[in-house]
Amino acid sequence: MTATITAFDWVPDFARGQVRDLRVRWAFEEVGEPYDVRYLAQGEQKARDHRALQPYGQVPTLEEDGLTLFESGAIVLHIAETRGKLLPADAHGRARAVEWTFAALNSVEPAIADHAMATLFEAGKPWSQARLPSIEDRIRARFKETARRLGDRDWYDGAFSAGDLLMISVLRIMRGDPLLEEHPALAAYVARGEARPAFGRALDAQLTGFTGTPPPGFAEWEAERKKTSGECA
Ligand SMILES: N[C@@H](CCC(=O)N[C@@H](CS)C(=O)NCC(=O)O)C(=O)O
Repeated sequence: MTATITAFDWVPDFARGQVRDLRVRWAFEEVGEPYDVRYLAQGEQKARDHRALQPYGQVPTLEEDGLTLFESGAIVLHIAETRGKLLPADAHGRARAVEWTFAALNSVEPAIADHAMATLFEAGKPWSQARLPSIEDRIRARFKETARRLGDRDWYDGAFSAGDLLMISVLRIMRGDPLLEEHPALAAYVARGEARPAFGRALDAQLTGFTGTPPPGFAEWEAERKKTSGECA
């Protein structure tokens, strides 16, 4: 039975190519399996029926063979484990690949999520500018440590794994930002991940899925955001 994931039918331009269903689409493409997508309009993620699948009212979710899962990391690991791909066969290698999935989602992503909050979602709030320097310091430190451990390897631990898929997904949120670009090895690692045909197919699929329309009030929110973040309206 083909698995079904959830994704949005519309997000603002800055989020296109970054919505977390991309990680799940990428995993399916890497293991060479098709999947179905149930698209949600903005707002539908908070409806009771979706919250039954995802308690926080977010995407993505996965449904297959009577199993419902949320959290992109858990879904990617489930796909890897059940398909016998994206994870090494030996127990130690698997444990280390899983370790990198946690490093990506638990050690690196939080500061990046704070950065997105301060520069995009809450760019207009009075506290965001004040918070930014300490958020950037935390990202700087994490990127330095992450780059140091990668060294001159292509992937973190041998072959490309679920750990790399998630670490690259997290790092590429900062794509083009000097904080990432000042680590050429990390920027090259992201580029290597993005050059994988499976990633390209996943990204195309996400982008072509945005066929919906913005929710009421979006134009006003966007104008305010651009004004306070200094972007041209
Ligand atoms: N930790 C969750 C985060 C999911 C998440 O942040 N989803 C965002 C899209 S990238 C979302 O659905 N946001 C809409 C909302 O929170 O209302 C995961 O990795 O699956």
